Amino acid sequence: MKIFIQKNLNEKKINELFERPAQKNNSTIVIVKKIIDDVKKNGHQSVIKYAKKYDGLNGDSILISKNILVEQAEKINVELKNSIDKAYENIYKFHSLQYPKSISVETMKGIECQKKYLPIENVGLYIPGGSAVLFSTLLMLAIPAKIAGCKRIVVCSPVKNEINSALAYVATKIGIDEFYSVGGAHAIAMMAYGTEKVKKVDKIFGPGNQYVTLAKTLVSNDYNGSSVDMPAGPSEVLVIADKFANPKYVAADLLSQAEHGIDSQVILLTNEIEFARKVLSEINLQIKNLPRRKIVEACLINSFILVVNNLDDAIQLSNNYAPEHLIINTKNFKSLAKKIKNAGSVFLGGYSPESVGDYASGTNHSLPTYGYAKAIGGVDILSFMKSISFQTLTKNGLKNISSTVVKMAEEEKLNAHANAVKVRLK
Ligand code: HSO
Ligand code: ZN
Repeated sequence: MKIFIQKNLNEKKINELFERPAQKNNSTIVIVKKIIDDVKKNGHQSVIKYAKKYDGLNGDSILISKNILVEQAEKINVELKNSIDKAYENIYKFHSLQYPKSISVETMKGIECQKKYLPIENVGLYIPGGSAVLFSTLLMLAIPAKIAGCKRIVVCSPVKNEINSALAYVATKIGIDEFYSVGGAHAIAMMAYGTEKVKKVDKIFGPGNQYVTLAKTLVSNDYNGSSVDMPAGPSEVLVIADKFANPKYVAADLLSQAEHGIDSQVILLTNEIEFARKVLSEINLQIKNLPRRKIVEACLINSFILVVNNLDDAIQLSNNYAPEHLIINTKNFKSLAKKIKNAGSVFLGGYSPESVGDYASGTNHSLPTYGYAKAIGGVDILSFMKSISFQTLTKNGLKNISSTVVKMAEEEKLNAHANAVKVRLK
């Protein structure tokens, strides 16, 4: 991880520094399109074919029965069970307060307008398998889905051999009825289009590798496909710290995010070169004890430390970058926090590591990456709901608004619109 100095770089160089590692390549698109088309055309048998090829499925069934889930869940050790229960409670508490209020207002005499929020009926949650089974992601997605009132929650995860007991515990605790042992682009296609065996869903959530992410983009661009939560890129953290922070803590925070993947990006902005050097030597110390050291080292190649002119510049650079996670570990974090414009989730002060938000404090860890935090927020209750507006007019209400509507409709030369009002008042 290199140290750069802001005052030695021009704007172009700084922009280059903050560029995210490029995504997507053409061969991925060809493979993913082929899988999606196959599942669309051949349904269940093609899902099974790909599950055998890519997920190591034995046999012909991808449904993990309730009995198996319960049986596996029972194998969880008590400390882990208690930890999950605590996290569940906090996530539940934080998310249940987000339940939106329906509104109703009489905009004019005799005109009542309402907005009502309803759950999305069928949702699909994707939980990646791979080098680590992120059962915490199931908590982060299924809890808000339940609170929102989604009727049917489908989970897909590429389970190798037997399902991880923590994942099974979360699934049974939340009450997941449809758990499929299938991953990759074929899982996304199955949920988006449905097959003879699995009904399609209305919206798909969850992180995944480049195949899964691309499949989500493709199905969400198809009218017959499904909506998706958000475009997902590799995970990121940006830390702003000054000399009052403990370099050990800052190094640990950077490393914690770096272990997610070789394409993750971690950034430190500080106003002190001495502090930057201390963090770097701490990173070199702490990295030695990490089991995922290889991944961390690769991630650090995409990562950097920038010594900024001052902390206000740091905030401005951060707002421009719009990090998925932002940690502000400075003496004056409260006043800096007021200046944040773009970020997915923010951790303030010296005792707020990102890890607590990743697992258990209550906030959601499904967050916008790749700069999307400029326009969207992380997963919340509203992600699992949609709104419908209603209106009721009395005859007098219609009279009160008739000339307004008729005038506007005639100006747009949409006379049939005007007539729909006039015909009622004749
Ligand atoms: N930091 C990840 C979430 C996660 N961390 C899951 C650990 N487990 C993306 O926000
Ligand atoms: Zn994490």
